[in-house]
Amino acid sequence: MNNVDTEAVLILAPVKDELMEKLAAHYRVYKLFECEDTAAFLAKRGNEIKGIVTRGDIGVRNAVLDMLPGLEIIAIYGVGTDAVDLEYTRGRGIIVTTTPGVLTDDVADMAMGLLLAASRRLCQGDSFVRAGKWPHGSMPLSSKVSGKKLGIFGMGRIGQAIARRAAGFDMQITYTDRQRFDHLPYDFLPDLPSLAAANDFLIVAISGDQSSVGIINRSIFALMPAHALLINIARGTLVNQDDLIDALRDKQIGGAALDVFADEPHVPRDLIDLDIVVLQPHVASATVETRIRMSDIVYANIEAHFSGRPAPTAIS
Ligand code: 8YV
Repeated sequence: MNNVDTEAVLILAPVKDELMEKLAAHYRVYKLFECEDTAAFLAKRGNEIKGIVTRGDIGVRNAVLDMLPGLEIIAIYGVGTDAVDLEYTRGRGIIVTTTPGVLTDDVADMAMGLLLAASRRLCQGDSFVRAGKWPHGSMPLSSKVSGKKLGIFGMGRIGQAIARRAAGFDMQITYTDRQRFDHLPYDFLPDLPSLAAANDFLIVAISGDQSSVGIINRSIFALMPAHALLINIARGTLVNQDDLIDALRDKQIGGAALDVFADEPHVPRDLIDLDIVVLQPHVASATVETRIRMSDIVYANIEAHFSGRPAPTAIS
């Protein structure tokens, strides 16, 4: 059903089916990702659109926003706002909402899962058994996790949730961020280079923005111990992917575990070919439970706004 008398909401990229169905039951929903000619669609329907639903990883380009003069609200299915130009949206008075809090645990779980998988070589062990190699020999030894030094780059909600989990592994935790958090029981280091140099594992947990593109690059890899592992559950753009491939190939660092990439969903062959890398298709928040909660928040924001109430999780 598509309600003709209601506000028009444009969905930019697939989100949970139930969310799209619920939106379609109450609003006039268009799915840009199903349009063959998006420019033609925007030229024809752009004037009608009052709301956008998009994903954190996709955001929305200003060129699209320019085609939507009546847009009032952008509801992001996720927490990342790096793919939305907030200065632009503020300038036009467009409300932007996210789904804070509900995906923190999943993303922190994934960070620990990646850390364990990379260090204890879980994917290699799985392939070893499946390939029938076990009766003919043993796996090479892996590297211990418990008690090791973990550096967390970005001590927001997700960074703190990772630290709580890592504390359960008796890890020695240090972090850096724009500021020191005095209430946290972890050691603050003044900057990323000191954090990179001091740790066995470096987890990237900052939110991405234009100023941090490529912040983890060859100069950082040069400081990391040769056995150290990089884990990224934040944004692919934070890491200079070519420098990472060089650092892995040259054994400047010990390995990497990545849920996010520079140009998703494309992962360079050079990374795929490296045995010391664990790869995931940006699924840190992709559990049934969390995606239901994210869907509920997106819907609540759209519903509140179009009913004349403040969007509950508006960030601007
Ligand atoms: C999601 C994310 O994968 O929250 C974010 O910013 O990148 C992820 O949690 C994405 O938004 C939904 O597909």
